[in-house]
Amino acid sequence: MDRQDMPGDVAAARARAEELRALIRHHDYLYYVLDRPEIDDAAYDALMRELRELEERFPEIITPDSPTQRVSGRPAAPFGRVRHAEPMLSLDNAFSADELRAFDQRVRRVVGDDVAYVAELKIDGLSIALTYEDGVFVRGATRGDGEVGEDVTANLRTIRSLPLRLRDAGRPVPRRVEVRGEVYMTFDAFRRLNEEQAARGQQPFANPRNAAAGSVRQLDPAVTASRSLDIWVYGLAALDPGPGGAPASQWEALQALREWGLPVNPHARRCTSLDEILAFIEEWAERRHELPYLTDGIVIKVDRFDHQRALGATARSPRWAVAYKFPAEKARTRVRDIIVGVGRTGALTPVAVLDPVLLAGTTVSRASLHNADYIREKDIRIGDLVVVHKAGEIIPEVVEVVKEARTGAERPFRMPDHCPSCGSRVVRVPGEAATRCPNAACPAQQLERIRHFASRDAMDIEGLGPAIIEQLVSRGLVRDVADLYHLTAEQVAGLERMGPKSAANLIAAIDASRDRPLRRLLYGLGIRFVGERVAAVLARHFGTIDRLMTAGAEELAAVPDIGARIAESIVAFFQDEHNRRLIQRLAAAGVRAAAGEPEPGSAGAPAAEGPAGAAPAPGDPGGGPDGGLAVSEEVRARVAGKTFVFTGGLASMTRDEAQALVEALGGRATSSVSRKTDYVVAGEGAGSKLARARELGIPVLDEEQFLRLVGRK
Ligand code: 3B9
Repeated sequence: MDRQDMPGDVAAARARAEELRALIRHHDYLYYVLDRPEIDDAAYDALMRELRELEERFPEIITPDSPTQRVSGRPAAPFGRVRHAEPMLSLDNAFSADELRAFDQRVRRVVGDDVAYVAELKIDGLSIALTYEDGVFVRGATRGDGEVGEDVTANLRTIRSLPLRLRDAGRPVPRRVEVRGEVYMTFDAFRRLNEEQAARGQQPFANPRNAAAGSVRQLDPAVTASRSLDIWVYGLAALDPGPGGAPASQWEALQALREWGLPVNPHARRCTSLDEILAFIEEWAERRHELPYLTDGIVIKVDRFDHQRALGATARSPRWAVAYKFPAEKARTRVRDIIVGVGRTGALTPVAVLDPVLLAGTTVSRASLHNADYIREKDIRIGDLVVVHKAGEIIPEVVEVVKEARTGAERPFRMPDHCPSCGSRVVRVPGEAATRCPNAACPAQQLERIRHFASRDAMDIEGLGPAIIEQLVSRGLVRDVADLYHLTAEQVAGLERMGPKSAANLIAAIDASRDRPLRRLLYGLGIRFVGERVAAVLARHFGTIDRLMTAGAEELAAVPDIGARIAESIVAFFQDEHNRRLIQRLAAAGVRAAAGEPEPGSAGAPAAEGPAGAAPAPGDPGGGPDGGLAVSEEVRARVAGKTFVFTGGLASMTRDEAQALVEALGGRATSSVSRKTDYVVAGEGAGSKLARARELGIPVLDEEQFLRLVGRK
């Protein structure tokens, strides 16, 4: 792109962009929240287009909260149809080394023995096609029937790792290119989403693939945006290369895609023999468990494109590629009993108690049966022999009943009419899968609420596990989370399996939680629809719980990423007299979260894990823009906008100081390594983050290099 723009243009563009963003937000609010649009789609699209064009011309003015970063336009319901430039083929499967050998022989018969392959991980997600024109992402589509898919452009735009514009550095970007890839969800994101689903009384997703597919096919892109999706691209389907020329092989194509800034999985390998392929498969059959996302096999592709063309394709699948599927891990065991648990929202969850069985690396003795409908559909009875697997390789689940093994002694299960914990009559809201205990004072709900409050991602009270909470609740020492802060060491020491030492530790851990940042407190309160991400947004926006409590639904819904449903839930929570009193009692007990939380990086950036409650107080280094230090423009340019992760200890400053230094220079410091991380700074005793950086190919700096980068050496 030739840029002749003058510096003054940037300022004008930034100002206009801010204006447009405010307008768009206003009209989003009228449309989504009030359901009372004041402009028609064309006028709205024009605003969006102007903003997008401005941001395209001046990428430096893009802000993370710009509506262009999240959604493009209003929900398109139902999705439009898109014809793929080349059919999206599926892959033939191979389940054994013999089947791979047969594939290799077929290939060699056609192209000769001078053949090379590329072996790639097969990500278990949703296949998609992305089209870029002159470097700009213009269309994203699902696979559909292979010929015609659904237009999910708006939803795919919300995926942060998907570049909206290809990098034009080095290899020239093509005039037009259709890229294939897989949208997926990490285990972490999947777990968080299911927790939020549960909190909303909605069905959890069975596995990350379903979660990814469901999220991409959301009619409201804002919902997709909340779902932490990711993408790996693995192929080029159609290309109008322009002056840059076209890659001649899959291996070259992967390099090109990477150079264009597309996320290409780092674990592909070029292999020149079947033995090498088999070794790769063997390696990843083990190592795949180290990955934060789900893989279900290895894809083997003939490397050279002329070879691919010579081999051709059947109606369904290319003859130049094959998927080796990892064997699905399943086991048989017996359902000893079906018990019913009560969650913190009162949802009754039937759980199968199983004869312990080894499955995909762990011993499984329980499997959630989700709800009454699930049990009825699968006809699961107490005493049944069942097949279990791990949904998404994590959640043990009953796949099917081995009906042939029935003796007649099996007993059908009936959902209880009364709460197994408090005896209240349960309710089932029509249209909802869950059966609920309506009693907010139900001990099981109390226990679960306290457990959630104390959990690692919430207030992180170490040592406050279910066994302890249960005793505290059943002895009447604690009824809600505020009571925790009035416990004495003597009371705690009187519990089973508690000595004076562990009692003192627990009291200290509870005390330490008084300083947790607001977002953790908000998440810990268990407000419906308020998961970790929403809690962080609220904390950042409102700063104190008092401000949040006085916000009305309209004000809440005007906050980016907060929809009407979340807003209403928050208002309802704080209107409840019990909850208001709970907040007052927490404050009176010295839970200081409202004092604010560390605000790493620029506005709009996701909250990074700071040391609990500590303000990112710089020792001296540049509290103000330059902090009295002459920081050269060169240094600032190197650091601004870059994301750093620190691991291990530095000799010359504390981690807080290092983070503050980076932030003073316009960079960001976050706690976990992802593809968005620009540098990992590894000090003494660096651990898993360093390994992760290496895995992702992120530059690792030692202390010396870091100090040089920030102009301190
Ligand atoms: C026509 C990985 C997956 C995968 C292909 C995959 C699923 C499908 C495929 C995609 N993981 N790779 N690859 N890692 N889950 C191989 C089926 N490719 C195509 O659909 C395709 C279709 C093409 C090219 C690619 O047209 C051609 C153009 C030039 C030469 C030959 C064919």
